[in-house]
Amino acid sequence: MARVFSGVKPTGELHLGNLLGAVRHWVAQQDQDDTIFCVVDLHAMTIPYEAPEMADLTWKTAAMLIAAGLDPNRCTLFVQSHVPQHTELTWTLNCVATFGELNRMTQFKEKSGGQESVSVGLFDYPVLMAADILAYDTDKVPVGDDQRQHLELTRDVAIRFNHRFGDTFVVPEATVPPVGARIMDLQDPTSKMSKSSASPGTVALLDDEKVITKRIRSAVTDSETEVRHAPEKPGVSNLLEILAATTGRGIKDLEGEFASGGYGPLKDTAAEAVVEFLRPLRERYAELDKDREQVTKQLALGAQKAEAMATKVMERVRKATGLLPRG
Ligand code: AQP
Repeated sequence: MARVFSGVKPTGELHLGNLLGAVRHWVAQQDQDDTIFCVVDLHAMTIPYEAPEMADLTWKTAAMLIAAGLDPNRCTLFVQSHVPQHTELTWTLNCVATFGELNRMTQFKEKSGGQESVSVGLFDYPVLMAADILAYDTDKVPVGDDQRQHLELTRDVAIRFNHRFGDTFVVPEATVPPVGARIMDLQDPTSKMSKSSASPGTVALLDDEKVITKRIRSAVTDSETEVRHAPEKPGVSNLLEILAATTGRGIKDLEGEFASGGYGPLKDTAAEAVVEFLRPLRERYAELDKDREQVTKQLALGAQKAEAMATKVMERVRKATGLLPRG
């Protein structure tokens, strides 16, 4: 069984893009691989955030993952800051990664552009991500295009470390998520749906059913009427992707069904499909919300399991780098 690591930032409420592009595949993967899923709150600290909301958002994100089907008995689910080895290993890797390679990260350039003050944490984000992955002897990391460069850096740092200090880390491979992985903003279908954008084109998983329906019915399309999946029709393609993912039907099949009649019927059907698709998840979430302690306990157990794995890796790292054992 391959060990797989993935994370989600508690930067806002999970949305349809997170679910269809990532979480539903994680749910399927937990029976095929040895899976580790982490709510990466330390990563969420690298951008401006409201401290009083962080703990609640972290709990909610974890509860949503469980409501979506992650089973803490079949995978390891925990909160990043509960396992101190992530930050400990980050320091060691900071001493291996170079300023030049971090400076080349396009996500850093995008996120820091135009900011008056940029934290060291934002700059160091890829090294923390490398530590997340390397602390668990991870074999595979499912990554979208935007994280591919960070995974390359993780591999480079692991190879460099192994070369300098002897074989210590498993060098992970990137795996490509299945097609239809990218769900776009309904109001701006050229940008991906995002937690932190606060756009009316986002469908949060806990949004009211009426809000979801309204948002999908008001999705931006184009001035034509032809229902076709094509790069020049991002709005229509996005709706087809959403409908395909929530019903399990093929894009070609859907193009055939909605060929005539304009975009109205496609939007109505997509809205209904999303509401139905989310209903069981929302019901499970409501149950978990009644007994928050239960999720908190599951996260504590997850952190224990994760820490046991990460401790072994850190022991190897400490030995390889020549640190004096505590005795
Ligand atoms: N629009 C999307 N379509 C498909 N997959 C998506 N993911 C995110 N947005 C989409 C996938 O969800 C997983 C968790 O994402 P993340 O929280 O680590 O960060 P992100 O990719 O930066 O997601 P957001 O929602 O856009 O957050 P913010 O606004 O904070 O940046 C990842 O596997 C991601 O690919």
